[in-house]
Amino acid sequence: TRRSGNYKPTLWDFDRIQSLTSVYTDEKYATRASELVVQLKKLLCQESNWLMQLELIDDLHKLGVSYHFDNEINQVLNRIYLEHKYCNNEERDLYSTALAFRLLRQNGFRVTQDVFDDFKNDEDEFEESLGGDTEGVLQLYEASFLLTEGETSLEQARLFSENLLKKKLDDEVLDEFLSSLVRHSLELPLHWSVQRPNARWFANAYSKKSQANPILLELAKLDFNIVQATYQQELKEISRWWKETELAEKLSFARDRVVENYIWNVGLLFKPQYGYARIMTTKLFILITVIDDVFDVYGTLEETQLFKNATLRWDDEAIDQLPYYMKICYMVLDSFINEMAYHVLKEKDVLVIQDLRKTWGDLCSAYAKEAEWYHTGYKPTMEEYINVAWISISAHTILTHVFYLISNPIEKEAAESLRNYHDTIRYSAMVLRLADDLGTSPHEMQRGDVPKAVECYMNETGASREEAREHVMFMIREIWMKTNGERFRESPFSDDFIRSAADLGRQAQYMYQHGDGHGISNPEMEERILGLIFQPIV
Ligand code: F3P
Ligand code: MN
Ligand code: MN
Ligand code: MN
Ligand code: MN
Repeated sequence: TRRSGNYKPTLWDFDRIQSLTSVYTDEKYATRASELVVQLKKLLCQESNWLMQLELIDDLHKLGVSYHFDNEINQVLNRIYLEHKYCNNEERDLYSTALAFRLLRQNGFRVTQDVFDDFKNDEDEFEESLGGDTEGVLQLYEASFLLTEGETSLEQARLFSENLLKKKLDDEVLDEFLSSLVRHSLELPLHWSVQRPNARWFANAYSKKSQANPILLELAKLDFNIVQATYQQELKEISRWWKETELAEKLSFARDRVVENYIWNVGLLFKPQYGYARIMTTKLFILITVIDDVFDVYGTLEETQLFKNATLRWDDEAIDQLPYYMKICYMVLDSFINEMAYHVLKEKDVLVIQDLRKTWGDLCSAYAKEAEWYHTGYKPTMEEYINVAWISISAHTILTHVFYLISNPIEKEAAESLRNYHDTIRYSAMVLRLADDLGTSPHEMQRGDVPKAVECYMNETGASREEAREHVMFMIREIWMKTNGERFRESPFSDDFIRSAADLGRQAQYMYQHGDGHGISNPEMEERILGLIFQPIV
């Protein structure tokens, strides 16, 4: 007997998506936005107070518009770094030190954790008196997430600031504005947050700030609305493709999640100019979601092994053996990777079809292993599970497509590192896997699936579900430390690709922040989607 995912139909059907329109496609809005960008560039570069510059940079990031200012931001940070302003000034305070520390590290400048030593007492603990400075403690909390392995001072900083901030919320001593900022950070710190999907929340918060800059606020809203209009066009195109495949009817057991899959890619590739890449990777995510359900929900053990063989061989004989619904699915996948490979060949003169097939073969082999475990009732150890699950989460497949879509020219060394599952991909995969397990395993266990990270840890150690979840969260923090460390090592990859890899993990933390925001729509995700795609900011 076959399982059922009991997935609900989509909340956003074809007609609803096709009816999207926006006035912000009009040229006059783009003209106004460029004027505002020019004014803000002047402001940023001519500002004489370095702390004001940092605050502006921080706001540009939060509001999702920093991509207009990449060069200027880099110049300003470079000067602040070289002049050591953040650690040589007279009246150093926690707020400015922590803000400078985070922004510099996020942008690849090496700043030592020792800048925080001044805020510690003789016992090497953070001074209790800092508790009076909530903004400073909040910045310290945000900065602490930039830690690399072995940086115990920053680990200490996180625990210290987290406790203090939680206590302030409990004691209700903060005003409404500050407590909403604190709550937001405690739920998901900035360094773990994707830019564009969070921009609307910050635009709303920024509009309530007492010293808000009206030019910045205008740009934030306008840019959001202009980019949203682009997103709507892309989504319409994807939804037409999805309808033409007829996969939703022919594989009715599978998740029909066009919009949710698109949202992932807004986080992953948020710059407006990545439109084609976003369309292609969204199709990819849709196919991954459907084929994952073939293995996890509908397929029999025998069928799943046949599908695996087909993706290892890519020949007619293997396809012939598939049941009808799998033939359908295989053919859509095959056309998709051929379209993608043809695009790359045409634009970049490199034939990548073997690489695309290989990553799909690896992915389906991992899916098949999990199917075998499920059908035979085998309980893997945590180590056995992770060895398969960091592949079965599809990060390598996703990042392979992303790499060929956004790299130009395609560097041989980088392509080779990608094929060999470079650490940058491994860490991205692990954050995605563990965040997914935290968000989806309750429903997966109910329906029947292999034990996921939480359950493997429980089986192996006898821990309670709560303890196991804590442990998985600890594992996520450990991987972030390694990702942060990678930032300071030589890498074969471009900055944009490295950022996308990290953003894949961040986007998972966003999608699963309130449970399963991908497969099982929750009210939080519904609201996020409305705000991101359907409604302009007024
Ligand atoms: C494969 C899936 C996801 C994992 C995330 C990957 C995306 C969005 C392409 C959505 F579709 O969910 P699921 O929880 O079933 O993955 P799993 O590996 O646990 O079966
Ligand atoms: Mn799966
Ligand atoms: Mn699944
Ligand atoms: Mn899952
Ligand atoms: Mn919440």
